[in-house]
Amino acid sequence: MCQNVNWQLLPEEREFPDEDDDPDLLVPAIAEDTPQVPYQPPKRSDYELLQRSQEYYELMAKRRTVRSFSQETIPQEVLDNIIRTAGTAPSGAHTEPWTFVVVQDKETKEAIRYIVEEEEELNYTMRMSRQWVTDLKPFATKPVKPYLTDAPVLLLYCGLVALTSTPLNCSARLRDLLSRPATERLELLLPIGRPHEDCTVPDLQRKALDEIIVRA
Ligand code: IYR
Repeated sequence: MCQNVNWQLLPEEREFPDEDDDPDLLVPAIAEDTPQVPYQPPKRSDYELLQRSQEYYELMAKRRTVRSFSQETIPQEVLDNIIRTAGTAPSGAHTEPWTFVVVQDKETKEAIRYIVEEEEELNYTMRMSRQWVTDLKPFATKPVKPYLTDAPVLLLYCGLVALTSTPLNCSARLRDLLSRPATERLELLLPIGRPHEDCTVPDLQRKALDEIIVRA
């Protein structure tokens, strides 16, 4: 996901000149006279809420990050629905400040992998703290990332399996490669596809509710 961040920052944090100079040229992201319409989502009983929330939790609890992808393609409509769903996320003043860059061709995936692996080599050897490198040991991750060329889709921002990969220090180089404007910043690089049939994941346990909740 690339995010257009400039105008939401404090003036001193902005990378680009302030566009607020001429207030007459400023228009809100959505029309000022946008009408109100009734919002009537289905009314659900407590019982139904409980059932649905339990089912949703069970589905989410099965979700795993994988680093071994099948090269099998996924239907284009599935990808479109994933991105449509991501596009329903709320955004400040409904500015929808995102662009989902979809990469499916072999050469571009290879070019992305090249940049990411080069930067990750530096990250692992020089930029990452020793504590972080130690935390990563059970996952056996390394700078080499075959999933960046194996996965049928790279979405630079899910349903199927995905890997939320956050390669440090790659934003500017990937932005140039993908011809994205300097006002965008790479937030997430998501390889998307089916898990490889021999894929394994660490046998992780999640924290219990009373370990992640504080009642204030
Ligand atoms: N970006 C590095 C390090 C990394 C590994 C894991 I496991 C994370 O959950 C987050 C970052 C890499 O992908 O190898």
